[in-house]
Amino acid sequence: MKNKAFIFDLDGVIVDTAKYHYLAWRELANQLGFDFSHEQNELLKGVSRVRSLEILLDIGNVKLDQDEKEKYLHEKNEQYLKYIAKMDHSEILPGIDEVLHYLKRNQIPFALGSASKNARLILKTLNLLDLFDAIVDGNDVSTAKPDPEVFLIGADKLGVPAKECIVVEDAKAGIDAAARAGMTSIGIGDPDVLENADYNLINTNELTVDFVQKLIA
Ligand code: B16
Ligand code: MG
Repeated sequence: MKNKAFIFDLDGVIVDTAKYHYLAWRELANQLGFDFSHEQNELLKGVSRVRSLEILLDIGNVKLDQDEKEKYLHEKNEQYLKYIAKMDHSEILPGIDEVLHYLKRNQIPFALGSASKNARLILKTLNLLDLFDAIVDGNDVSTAKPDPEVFLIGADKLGVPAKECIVVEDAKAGIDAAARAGMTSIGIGDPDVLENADYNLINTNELTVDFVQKLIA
């Protein structure tokens, strides 16, 4: 168990912010004259804000110039932040609070590795920010998952070798990023989608203290 560390993704692992991203992107799509389904929203999970807009515009077959894109990115984020502001501790996904506190009590370091530029604000809103030993978010990286940068910076900040890090992720791009970083991965969600994960859990209910203890034993 010595020198192990964890790196957690945010959206889909710690909290389900995907539903708020969805509402804000759908409002933008409607404003631009097309609809945006739940199924299509799956394409945006784990993807950066800028890339998400490109995917959305492709779906609606809408072309925008750079200034318009900047304007809509800003508007979408403002709308998203309104939803985030209403979140509280009760929205932390099942089991996560217990596992984070277990790691803390046992001095096993852990970091956040998220594509979101709002990650610090969200953790603060959930009252979790101070628990983390390091935060790496969308402001800290130049290349998005599946590039391993976000997790390698996380390992570096924690001072733990990559091979001792365990990544918890819900997106295929994140599992691939963990593999490219040389880290162990736990995939949360559909095992067919997350087939490259070292361990598969259907949802965070299965990420129990017992599971974590056995993993690091
Ligand atoms: P923001 P994660 C990702 O978070 C979300 O899954 C993705 O849908 C979102 O576009 C991205 O963050 C950027 O978020 O607009 O807040 O910067 O899963 O990497 O924690
Ligand atoms: Mg995610």
